[in-house]
Amino acid sequence: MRLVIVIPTYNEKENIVNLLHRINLTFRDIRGWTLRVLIVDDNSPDGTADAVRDVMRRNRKVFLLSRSKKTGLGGAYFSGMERAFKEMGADVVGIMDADLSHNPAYIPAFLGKIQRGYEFVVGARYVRGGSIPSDWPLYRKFLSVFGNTMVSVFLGKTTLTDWTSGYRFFNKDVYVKVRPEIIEDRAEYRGYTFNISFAYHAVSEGFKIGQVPIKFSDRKKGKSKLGLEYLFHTPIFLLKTRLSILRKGIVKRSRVVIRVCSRTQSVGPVGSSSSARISSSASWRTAGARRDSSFESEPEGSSLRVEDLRSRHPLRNF
Ligand SMILES: Nc1nc2c(ncn2[C@@H]2O[C@H](COP(=O)(O)OP(=O)(O)OP(=O)(O)O)[C@@H](O)[C@H]2O)c(=O)[nH]1
Ligand SMILES: [Mg+2]
Repeated sequence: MRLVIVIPTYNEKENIVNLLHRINLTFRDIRGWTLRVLIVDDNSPDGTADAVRDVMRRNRKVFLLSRSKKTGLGGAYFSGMERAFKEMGADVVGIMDADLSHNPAYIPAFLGKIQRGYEFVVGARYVRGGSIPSDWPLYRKFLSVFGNTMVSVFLGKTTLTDWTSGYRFFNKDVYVKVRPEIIEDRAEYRGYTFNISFAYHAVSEGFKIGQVPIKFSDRKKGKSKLGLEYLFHTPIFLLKTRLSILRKGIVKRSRVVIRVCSRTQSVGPVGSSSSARISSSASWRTAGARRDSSFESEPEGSSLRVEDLRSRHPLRNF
């Protein structure tokens, strides 16, 4: 099985080399998987890309997707996933932070779950065995715990306890199915809300979901990029999604009513209601077909630019 680990970076020069080294060490003991690591850097002014290029000279498993400017974490994830699944032949993609908050020692646990049939596996802090840093300021703890609880309440799903975790592994089926939905969530997919949106759609589509307990440690070097952006986008996403869930519920209930009516009446409105039913299910089918085929095309409004994917290690040799 081919695994591509996608790591978004912005000003992570002090962390990335260490992380790549630790991933390498972890992989020495893993059998049955081939590994590639794809760093998605948004032209970090601190020279992160150069540090990665340096590692690439020694380590052929490492690749760099260099984007011209910082357009948000969601955009970086999305570009990396596109490249990993469409061009690097990934069966499974893992994503993790570059700042060593996500310990590579958990990678075997993720892969073990995937091998046992789980399709989307999240590194979770809010399960037995998982934790957040005890020295986080109170507001940070509150935001994280409260935020994750609100996601479960608003979306009406308790499958996951950690919706915002950026340490997760999933297979290609999940990506193909979820991709059109995350594109449709537009503004939100650019920032930290991306992870919530992605997880919500994976859960809603009925994929087999697993969690690996992780102890999340605070970054020791470099600065956090966690801004206020997600405080704005996440509530909008939750409200919009809640409304759409309610709307779908109403449509479903009125279909049931129409079906019951058409069974009890033999003439007149029966014909019109059933034809309404047929045309609405036909339009669902059309929408589904559109969604599936869109995997081959670039998302609307996307400006993915691969600036540096080294020719010395062509991806076709993967
Ligand atoms: N390419 C890219 N990477 C980003 C961007 N924003 C954040 N990152 C990376 O995404 C990962 C998570 O960002 P962090 O700043 O650590 O945010 P966080 O982990 O949610 O918050 P902290 O716990 O405070 O560190 C890190 O590897 C960052 O370098 C961005 O706009 N573009
Ligand atoms: Mg971090």
